[in-house]
Amino acid sequence: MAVERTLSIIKPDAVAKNVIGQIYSRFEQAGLKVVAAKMLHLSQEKAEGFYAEHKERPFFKDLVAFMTSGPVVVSVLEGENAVIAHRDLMGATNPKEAAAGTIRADFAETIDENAVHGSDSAESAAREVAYFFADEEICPRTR
Ligand code: RTP
Ligand code: MG
Repeated sequence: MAVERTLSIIKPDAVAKNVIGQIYSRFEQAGLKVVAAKMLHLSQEKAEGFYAEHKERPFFKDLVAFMTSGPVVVSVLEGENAVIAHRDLMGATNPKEAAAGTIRADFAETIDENAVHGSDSAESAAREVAYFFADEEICPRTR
């Protein structure tokens, strides 16, 4: 099994609900380690760039408006099979279809405001981590 990194975003709805700690707690309980973290309010440009793959999708404008509506917490998580482990914790994109006990089932209301983002592959993770963090902002655990 490989130690991987993945990008997590706690989205504006979850920050507004004051559940940053509860979401971090789930990462920790699953053995994922936070190796980089920052809170920021995304600019229009930064949000559009992040979701560039969805530019032609009908929900793109609303997605960018939502992601810039308040602060987010962006983190790099490290652990065994981190990409899939994190996606499993998140649950399905639509909270109404998310398995019981997942972050989206417990903290999200709608597909548009679904509490968290997680990279969907190792390739996406590498790109997304680099989109938010310089190498020196990532702090691998040495103990
Ligand atoms: P994310 O990228 O945020 O982790 O979510 P995801 O992989 O589960 O979903 P993705 O297909 O990448 O879509 C990105 C975000 O766009 C919004 N969305 N809305 N109205 C819709 O049909 C729709 N589909 C997607 C969601 O907020 C989704 O997280
Ligand atoms: Mg996605």
